Amino acid sequence: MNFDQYKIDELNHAALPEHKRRLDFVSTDIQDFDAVIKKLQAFNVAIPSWALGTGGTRFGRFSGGGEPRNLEEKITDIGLINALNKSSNSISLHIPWDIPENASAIKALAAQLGLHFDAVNSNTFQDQANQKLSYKYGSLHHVDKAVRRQAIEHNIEVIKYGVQLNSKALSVWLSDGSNFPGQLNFRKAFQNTLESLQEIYSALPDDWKVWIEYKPFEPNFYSTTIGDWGQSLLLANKLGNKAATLVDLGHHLPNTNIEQIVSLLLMEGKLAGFHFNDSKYGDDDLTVGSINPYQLFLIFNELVEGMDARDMNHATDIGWMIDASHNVKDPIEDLLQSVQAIKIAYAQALIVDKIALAAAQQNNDVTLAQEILQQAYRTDVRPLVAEASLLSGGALNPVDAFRKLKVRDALVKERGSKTVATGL
Ligand SMILES: [Mn+2]
Repeated sequence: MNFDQYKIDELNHAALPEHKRRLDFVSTDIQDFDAVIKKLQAFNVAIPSWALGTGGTRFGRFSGGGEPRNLEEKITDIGLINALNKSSNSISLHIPWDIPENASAIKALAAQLGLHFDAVNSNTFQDQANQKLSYKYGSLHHVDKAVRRQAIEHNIEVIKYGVQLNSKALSVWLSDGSNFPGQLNFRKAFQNTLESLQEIYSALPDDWKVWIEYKPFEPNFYSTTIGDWGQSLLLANKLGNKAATLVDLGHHLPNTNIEQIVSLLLMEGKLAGFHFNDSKYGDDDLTVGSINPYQLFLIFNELVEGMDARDMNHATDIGWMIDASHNVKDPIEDLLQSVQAIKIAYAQALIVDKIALAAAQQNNDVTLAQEILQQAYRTDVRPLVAEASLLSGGALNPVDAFRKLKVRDALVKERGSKTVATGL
């Protein structure tokens, strides 16, 4: 389905007086107002191809209606999201869940909707129907060279799909690990992983990167071979300039100081990108900003400070992507909420008084440093985010517009109420 721009404009028009009142209130306190709005307009977050359908747990899955039945419909859904928020102009593909059988047609459809392709993701955490050897005991770290070879070939195949679509990065998450003490020789597992990644690395085109994701536990519950940022960074450093560490917010033990990790990875030029989600207990994959928005703000504060210190482009020099599972909400509404939460945290980080904060740190003025951070965090920046969306042609309130334009009803009518998205 498609909807006409004038429908969004009509909704915006009706909400404009209220929006202007709120924007005037907040903007008087903001230095560099125009620069902040421009940065918000430039900021985009990639949508993964697996996030458009209702997710589930190992206990069950309760699918909604009108879910995308194939890659084309997933791209269409991302086009709808981007039309509403003007901040989701790319798609991250998962192979083999979403193989682009006809790359040029897929590319044309995306281009028509103003979308491009972000990182491609490989999958060696499950066995596919036609697969020769099993990943039951791991893939790139496997004790059997033939299994490692098969996993290496898969990753190289994923790069080939990505090249056809103009992707520029391969994102690797391994579930490799062990469930019980004694199962694995840690050192050998790590070395096998390194050697496998070296072969994948050598297949990367010149302008490509490989992003190495880490995770402390699950599906393995005793050890994970790339279990934390230290192990990922060790691999990235050994591999070379094209390799860097990817931070998934849910892939940390509770209370880990993620903002400190981000700061140091940026300092080393080794922060590849982000998988956004939120969590209360483990890798919960909840809506971004739904549990701990203050942590998200503190992370963005480090991101902005660290990227500015290296003169990086906020919008393009790091890979921004959502990696969440929408089990009880409409996936499109959940994604719209997630992108809004990310932009709110980003806007809050942009308005931190950085000169005053640096001075407070230099003077060991702990109280003032906290006041400065929380002054930004407690500012209602939603009118800034809305203004950026409005200026780019999006909706002032994307979730509200999605509902008022009855987008889901139209998708159910078109696709049916019993559809199940691929890859879930
Ligand atoms: Mn992830």
